[in-house]
Formats: sequence, structure tokens, C-alpha cells
Amino acid sequence: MTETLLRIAIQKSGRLKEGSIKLLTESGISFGNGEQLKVRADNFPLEILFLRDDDIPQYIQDDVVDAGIVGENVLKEKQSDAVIQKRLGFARCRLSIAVPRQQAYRNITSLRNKKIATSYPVIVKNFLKKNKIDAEIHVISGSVEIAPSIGLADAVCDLVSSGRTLSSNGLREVETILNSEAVLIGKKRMTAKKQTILNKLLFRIESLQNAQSNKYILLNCPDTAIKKISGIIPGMKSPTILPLNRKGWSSLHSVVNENEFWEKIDQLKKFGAEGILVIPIEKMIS
Ligand code: PRT
Ligand code: ZN
Repeated sequence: MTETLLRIAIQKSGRLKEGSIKLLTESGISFGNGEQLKVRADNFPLEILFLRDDDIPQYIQDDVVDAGIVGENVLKEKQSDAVIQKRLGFARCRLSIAVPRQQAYRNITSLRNKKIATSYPVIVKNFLKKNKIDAEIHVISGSVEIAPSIGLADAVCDLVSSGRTLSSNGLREVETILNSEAVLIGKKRMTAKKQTILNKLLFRIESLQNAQSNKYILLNCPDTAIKKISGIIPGMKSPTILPLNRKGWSSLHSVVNENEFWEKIDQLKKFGAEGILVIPIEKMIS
């Protein structure tokens, strides 16, 4: 009997490649990273295909692969039946409309009857329709930002991260259509065996994401402050309390969310906490 494998497609080369490989590797999946287009993971029922990102949603729809990692912008543009299984938090960018710096721009209505160059015709068309703007879309596949300066269009709609490309081409960002990040997408329905493998992978990714947003915290405190401090950093179930080799003092271990961290440190110090250590967590399974 052949073993069931989940097939996942990741970008062959480009901005998503490194993050996608890192995600799988940190999920404990090891695989050769040679020049092949398809590799079988050594220690997980997964087959990894290296493809162009634009093709991945369609390959999912056509059952060539079960899952993939793409930018949300590509998922929205390609309109396949693949769905988001997990947001991954890397390759963040936005899809924005930009106009020449000197060009007057008041609001969306300023785009009326203008020519917009973009590689994202579907998303732009929906945006214009939603805002009841009649404008012409000019599809180009690359170097969109030069279109206005060569007289090809009045505005562009392209991906932006730092904004440097726009400004060095004399353009200014006027509307954000979509905020995007890398997403793990997959078929809406798959066989039970494949779904089990996907769930395993999603579980591993979740424990990585939990770990990234939390820190392990150790501190010393007077025994009299244990109750108050435990209230501030309750951790996953409760803090661990260990006696120190000094009467009346304990070591308290817990987990704290990164976003609340600085705020809590002030409170902890107020209650007499000392020797506070904060350590990154590699995996976190609640
Ligand atoms: O060959 P393949 O088709 O697989 O790759 P690709 O060339 O289509 O994609 P790639 O590798 O350039 O980008 C893959 C994904 O990365 C995109 O679909 C986005 O989801 C995400 N991403 C994140 C970006 C950017 N940031 C980004 N800054 N994709 C492109 N850019 C480009 C943008 O098009 C513009 O030319 O970078 C320039 C703007 O950058 P700033 O920093 O100057 O604003
Ligand atoms: Zn692409």
C-alpha cells in the first residue's frame, strides 16, 4: 500500500522562498533543498513542489497539489477555490494605487476616466467597481512603476513595502487596496488522510506562532509577593514556584505575551521581583 502524502507547493525563487522553507524547517520537517522541482520530506508525509507563486492557486484548484504558500495578493487575484488555512505573518506588503507626485489627487473620484497600470487587474477591477469608479485598467506584468513616466498610464497599482520604489519613480501612494502577508492555502475539502496530515502541519505552525508571541520569564521574589505576581503573569496553567536557598524567597517561572511584556515588568518590579530573566520560547503547545 502506498503511503498518503500531502503535496505542498512553495515558491521556487523569490521573496516567499526563504520564509516558506524556514517555516517548514522550524516545524521539524527536513527535506533536501537541491535543484529538484519536487522533494519528499525525510520525516513527515509531505511532498514539496517548487513552483512560480502565481501558478499555485490554480494547481490547488486542479488537484495537482493540496496546499501552498503564497501572498494573499496572489490568492485574491487568481480567484481559485483555494482557501486560507493559516496566516503566516511574513512577506507583508500592501497593494496600493499611486499617482505621479505632482498630479492633483483629492480622493478616489480623482481616478475617474484615468488609465491605471497594474499586474493585478482582478483586484483593481473589483476595487473600482465597489467604489463606482469608471477607469481603464492597463495590464502589465512587470516594472509597473515606470508606466506613468513613459506615458503608458496615469496611475499604477502595485505592491509596496518600504515605499522606496514608488518614490524613486516620482510616484506617491494614494490608496491602499489590500494589506497582504504570506498565507498557507489549501483545498477546501480533502480526503480524511490528507486532512489529518494538514492538521498536523497546522498544529506545528500554531505552536511556532504561539512561541514567537510569548516569552518564558523567570524571576526571584519574596514569598509574600507570590500571590500578587502570579496574578500578573499567570502563565499557561499557573506559574512554577521553586524555593530559593534563601529563607523567604522563591523563584517564579511563567510565560508572558510579548505585547504585554513591558507593561508587566513595571508591575513586577513594584511587587519586589528581582533578577528577571526573559527567554525566547522555541515551541509552545498549550
Ligand atoms: O517568479 P514568481 O512569479 O514566483 O515571483 P514574483 O516575481 O511574482 O514574486 P516576488 O518574489 O517578487 O514576490 C512574491 C510575493 O512577495 C508577492 O506576491 C507579495 O505577496 C510579497 N511581497 C512582499 C512583495 C513585496 N513585499 C514587494 N515589495 N512582492 C513584491 N514587492 C515588489 C513590488 O512589486 C515593487 O516592485 O517590491 C517593489 C516595492 O518594494 P518597496 O520596498 O520599494 O516598496
Ligand atoms: Zn509571481
